[in-house]
Amino acid sequence: MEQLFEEMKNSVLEGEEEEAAELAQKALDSGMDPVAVMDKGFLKGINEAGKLYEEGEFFLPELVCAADAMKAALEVLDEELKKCADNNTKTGKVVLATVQGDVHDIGKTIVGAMMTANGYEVYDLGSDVPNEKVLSAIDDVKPDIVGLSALLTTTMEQQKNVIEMIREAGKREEVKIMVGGAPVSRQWSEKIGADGYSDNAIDAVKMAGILIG
Ligand code: B12
Repeated sequence: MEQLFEEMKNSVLEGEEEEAAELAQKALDSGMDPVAVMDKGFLKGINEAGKLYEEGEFFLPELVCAADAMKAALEVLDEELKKCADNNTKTGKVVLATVQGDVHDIGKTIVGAMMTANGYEVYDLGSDVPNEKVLSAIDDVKPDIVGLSALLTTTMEQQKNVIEMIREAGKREEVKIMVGGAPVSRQWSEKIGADGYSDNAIDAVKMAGILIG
């Protein structure tokens, strides 16, 4: 088991997309829990890649390859998590987006997968989503929750801007807003008037449950 987790981590570090997808499939075929596979395997790889980038050992191309391998694995696991969801009753609608100017979508996609697995109807708007598009999704989808992800200190500001835009449009009472992403903290979420924050996907689901309880 440990060996397989190590192989998963390495497939991401080495940017081996096909291998990452194969390992994810292999793990599922042998009955492993997709959440554990993500947590103990692939996530370790992307975190390590981030560390190597910070230390100057990895450059952007390597980081891009690592992210692509991570996403290949995530796609396989997501399918499985969606199947789990079929057995659940729907608990609420969630609109997710990585904010304008920010292309980091791995964390947001994991949050979406976990929400789906827990019975939420997830509308993922993608990454680098214009603020106006989040606002119009509130009219189109009528979500219970809007989740905004930001991975850059510069784009965190957009979380604040989106919340302001929603407030100015008179729709703030219609939705609960959750924010997340590596640089985001509880203090920041409170400062910008979000309803909830979490630094991981599992707690994000719990927080969502509390918010729409
Ligand atoms: C992978 C990665 C990339 C990939 C992204 C690929 C993709 N499709 O996502 C690529 C290579 C494209 C990339 C590009 C860049 N990156 Co980059 N990247 C990373 C890296 C290594 C990992 C991010 C990640 O996926 N982590 C794994 C996920 C699972 O974790 P997470 O996102 O934090 O999500 C979890 C929680 O935060 C939470 N969560 C996330 N979202 C949400 C939302 C809600 C609502 C909730 C409740 C919870 C929640 O749950 C998630 C699951 O547990 C980080 C390093 C790091 N330590 O974060 C740098 C990092 C974020 N990048 C960085 C930088 C600088 C860049 C670039 C500007 C580089 C450049 N010079 O071009 C560009 C930015 C382009 C842009 N405009 O967005 C910096 C940011 C520094 C800063 N302080 O702002 C970091 C911190 C690296 C560093 N130390 O320098 N990057």
